Amino acid sequence: MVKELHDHRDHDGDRRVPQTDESALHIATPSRRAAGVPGVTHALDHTLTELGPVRTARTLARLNQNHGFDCPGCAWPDPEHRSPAEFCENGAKAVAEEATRAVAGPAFFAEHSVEELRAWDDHSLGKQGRLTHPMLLDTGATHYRPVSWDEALDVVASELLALRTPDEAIFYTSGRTSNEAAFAYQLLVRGFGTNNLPDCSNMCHESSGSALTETIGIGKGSVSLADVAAADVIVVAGQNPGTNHPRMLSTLEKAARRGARIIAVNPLREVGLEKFANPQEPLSIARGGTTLATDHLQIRLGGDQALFQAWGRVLLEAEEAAPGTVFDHEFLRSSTHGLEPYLEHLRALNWAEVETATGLTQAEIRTTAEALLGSRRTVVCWAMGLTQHPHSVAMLRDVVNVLLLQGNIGRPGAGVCPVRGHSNVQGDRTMGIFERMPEAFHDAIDAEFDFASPREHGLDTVGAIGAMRDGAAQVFVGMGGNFAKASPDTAVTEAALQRMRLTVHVSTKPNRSHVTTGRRALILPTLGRTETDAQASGPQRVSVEDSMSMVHASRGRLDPASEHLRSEVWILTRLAEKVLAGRPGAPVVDWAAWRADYRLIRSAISRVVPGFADYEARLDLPGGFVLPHPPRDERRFATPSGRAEITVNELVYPRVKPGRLLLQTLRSHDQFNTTIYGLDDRYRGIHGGRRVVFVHPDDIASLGLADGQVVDLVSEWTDGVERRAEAFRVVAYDTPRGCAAAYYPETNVLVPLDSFAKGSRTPTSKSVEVRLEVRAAVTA
Ligand SMILES: Nc1nc2c(c(=O)[nH]1)N[C@H]1C(S)=C(S)[C@@H](COP(=O)(O)OP(=O)(O)OC[C@H]3O[C@@H](n4cnc5c(=O)[nH]c(N)nc54)[C@H](O)[C@@H]3O)O[C@H]1N2
Ligand SMILES: Nc1nc2c(c(=O)[nH]1)N[C@H]1C(S)=C(S)[C@@H](COP(=O)(O)OP(=O)(O)OC[C@H]3O[C@@H](n4cnc5c(=O)[nH]c(N)nc54)[C@H](O)[C@@H]3O)O[C@H]1N2
Ligand SMILES: [Mo]
Repeated sequence: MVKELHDHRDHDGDRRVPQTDESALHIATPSRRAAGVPGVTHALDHTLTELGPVRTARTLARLNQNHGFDCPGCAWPDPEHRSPAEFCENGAKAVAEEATRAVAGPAFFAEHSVEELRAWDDHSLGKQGRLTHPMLLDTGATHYRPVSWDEALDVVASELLALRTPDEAIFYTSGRTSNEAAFAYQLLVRGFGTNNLPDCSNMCHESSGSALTETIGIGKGSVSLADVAAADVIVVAGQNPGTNHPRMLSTLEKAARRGARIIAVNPLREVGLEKFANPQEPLSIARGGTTLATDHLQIRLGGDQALFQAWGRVLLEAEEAAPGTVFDHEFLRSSTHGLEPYLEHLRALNWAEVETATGLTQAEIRTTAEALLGSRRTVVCWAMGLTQHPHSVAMLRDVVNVLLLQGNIGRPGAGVCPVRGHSNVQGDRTMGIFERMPEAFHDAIDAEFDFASPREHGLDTVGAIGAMRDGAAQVFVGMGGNFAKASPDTAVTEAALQRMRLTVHVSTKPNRSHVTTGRRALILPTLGRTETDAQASGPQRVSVEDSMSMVHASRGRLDPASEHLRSEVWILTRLAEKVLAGRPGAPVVDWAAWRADYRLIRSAISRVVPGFADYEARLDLPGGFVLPHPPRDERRFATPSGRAEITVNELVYPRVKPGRLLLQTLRSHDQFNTTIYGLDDRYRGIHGGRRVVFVHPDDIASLGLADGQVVDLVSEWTDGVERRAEAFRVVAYDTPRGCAAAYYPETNVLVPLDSFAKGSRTPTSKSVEVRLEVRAAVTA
C-alpha cells in the first residue's frame, strides 16, 4: 500500500505520465436497458478506431463462426443457429484490443525504463498496443532489450535448471490458453517435476468446482443452451450478464418470450437483467426491448446461502402440506444421499436470521419460492457474486440442495449453470491445468508418455504468492494473464514477484506484471486468437471448451502483429526441448513434431483425456462436440457414495463492525478483467473515471459523508496491516444498506491474501470489510 500511495502522488505531480485523469469523472443516471443500438454502435466505434474499417469487417465476420475464431471474450457458448453477427459489444471490444494495429516494440521499451512504466496504470500500458519482440530485462538493467527467441528460452531453461527443486518454480495460467497449448504446458511442467500449476480459476470459479465435485461428482455445469432456453424458472444469482456475458441475454430473451420466470438475485439492479433490446432484432429495439427478470431480489452481499436455505424450507413446507406434489421422491430415493439431515436442518431455520442475512423480507422470499414450487424445470446460473465469499463453497452446496429436492439436475430444461469467465478456462482445467489433478489423469499421462509424474499436490494462486513472498519459490512463469494485478493483496503480490530470480510472461499486450519484475524478467510475445498460426505442416487450428462443455475449433486469419510472434504451442515445445532434453525420467515426447502439427497433440489428448475420442474428426462438426457429463447424460453421480450428495451447511453470512461497510470488487462495462478498454461504465452512469465507490444514500448520511466526496478505502482485517486504496469518489447508489461496490483491479490492494473461501481458497473479492476515510485535501 505504501507503493500505491507513492504511485498516486506521482500521477498527480507528473503530467507526462499517461495516467487516467479522474477530473474527467462524470456521474449520470444509470441506464435501464442493455445492448441494443447504443451497444452495437459503441462496439463498432471502438473497433473502428483500433482496426480501421477493412480489418474490422474481415475480423468481425469470422467471430464465433464455424470456420472462424472463438471470441477471446467470455465463455458463453455459441448457439446452433448462428446469426451473421454472432458477437456482442464486449466481444467486439475484446477482439479490437487484440487485433489493434498499435504496437509496443523495442522502441517503446528503449524509450521508457521499467521504473517509469511502473508509474503508468494498466489502461495506459495496454493502450500501447501489441508486443512484437521477445524482451529481456537483465540483472541490474533499467530497460528491457530485444533478444532472440533462442536467447530468451535459454534464460528460462538455465534458471529453471539451476533451482534446488522443481517446486521452486510457479507456472501460472490465465484462461485464454488453447487446449493444445494447455496440454503441452502441463506436460512440460509435470515433466520438469512439479504440480505448481495455479491458474486464474483459483480466483474465479474454484468454489463452483469444489462444491459441484463434492455434490454431483463433476465440477462443471450440467446444462446446455437448449436447457436454459427451455426452463420454467431461471435464477441468475451473483452475475452481471449484460456486461460480462452479453450473448447470454439472447438466450434469456428466448426463455422470457416463452414465459419463463427469470429471478435476478443481486445487490445491484444490473441493467442487462432488467430490459434487453436484442441488437440482432430491430423490432425488439423499436419496442424498447424485452423485460427479462420479472423478479429482482436485492440481496445483501453474501446473503445467498440464507436465501437458498429459506427457499429449501418453503419447498419443504409445501411438500409437507401436500405430500408428493413438490419433491421428486423417485429421484431423491434412487439418486441422492443425505436428504433427512438436510430436511431436519431446514426445519430448524431461523427466519429472523434469514432476513438479517439477506436484507429481504420473508414475503419476498416466499413469493419467489412459489415460482420454484410451480416449476418443473429450474436452472440456476451464477458467477463471481456467489464464488468470492468466505462461505462460497457452502453457499453453492446449498444451491445444489434446492435443485436436488425437485430433481432438477440431469433433466431437460434444468440444472446448474456456473457461467465461466475466460473463453477457455474450463478447457484448460480439462487439459490438466490444476495443482491437484485426480490420480486417474496422472496415471493416463504416465502411461502415454512413459514417465512418472509428480503426485504431490502443487500450489494454487494464494499458495504460490505465499511461497514467493517467503522465499520458497524463485521462478515465476505466467502463461497469459496479469498476475500482479489480478491477484489479491496487490502490495504483497507485487513484492512477492519482485523477490523472484526470474519472472517470465507469455503475453499479447503490455501489462503491470511486465513491470513488476524479478531480478531478471522476460516478456515473450505470442499470437492471439485472431491471428494465423502457421507452422511447418501449414496453418494450425486450436480448440477450446465453453461453459457448457462444448469443444470446438478456432482458427485465426489475420496477419500476426509482428513476424517475431510465436504461438503458445511453439514457445512451450521449444522450452520443453531446452528444459527436458537429456533429463532422466522426462516424458517421452517428440516436441518438434507437436510444434509442426498440432494434430499430434490432439491425438495424444484423445488417448489421455476421457471424452476426446475422434477429437480431430469431431472438431470438423459444425459447432464441435460436447464432452461427457455423467449427471447430465445419465443421472450418474461419481461421488464416493455413488449418489448426489445433499449436504447440511451451517448458515453463515458476513457481519461487519458498526461504521464499516462490506465492499464487493467488480467489473465495469469497459474492461476485461485487468485490461481496461475505457473509463466509462455507461450502464451504471459512470463516465470518464473508475475511482468511484457505490454506497447507499443512507449509509453516506450515517457515515457523515456527502455524495461526491473523495475518500480512501481502508480494509479492516485481523492482521492489523493497513491496506489502503486512495481517492475514490463516493457515489450514492441503489445498493443494500451496508454493502458498497468499487471496481477491480484498483481495489485488489484491499483483499488480504489470507482472506479466502473455505474449501476452495478463492480470494474473497466480494467480501471486504472497509472503512471510508475522508481525504484531507484532494488534487484531482
Ligand atoms: N466484458 C467482460 N466480460 C467478462 C469479463 C470482463 O471483465 N469483461 N470477465 C470474465 C470473467 S474472468 C468472469 S469470471 C466473468 C465475471 O462475471 P460476473 O460475475 O458477472 O462479474 P462481476 O463484475 O465480478 O460481477 C459480479 C456480480 O455479482 C453481484 N454480486 C456481488 N456480490 C454478490 C452477492 O453476495 N450475492 C449476489 N447474489 N450477487 C452478488 C454483483 O453486483 C455483480 O452483478 O465475466 C467474464 N466476462
Ligand atoms: N478484486 C478482484 N480480483 C479478481 C476478480 C474480482 O472479481 N475482484 N476476479 C478474478 C477472476 S474471476 C479472474 S478470472 C482473474 C483474472 O486474472 P488473469 O487471467 O490473470 O487476468 P487478465 O486480466 O484476464 O489477463 C490479461 C492479460 O492476458 C494477456 N493475454 C490476453 N490474451 C492472451 C492470449 O491469447 N495469450 C496469452 N498468452 N496472453 C494473453 C494480455 O497480456 C493481458 O494483459 O482475476 C481475479 N481477480
Ligand atoms: Mo474469471
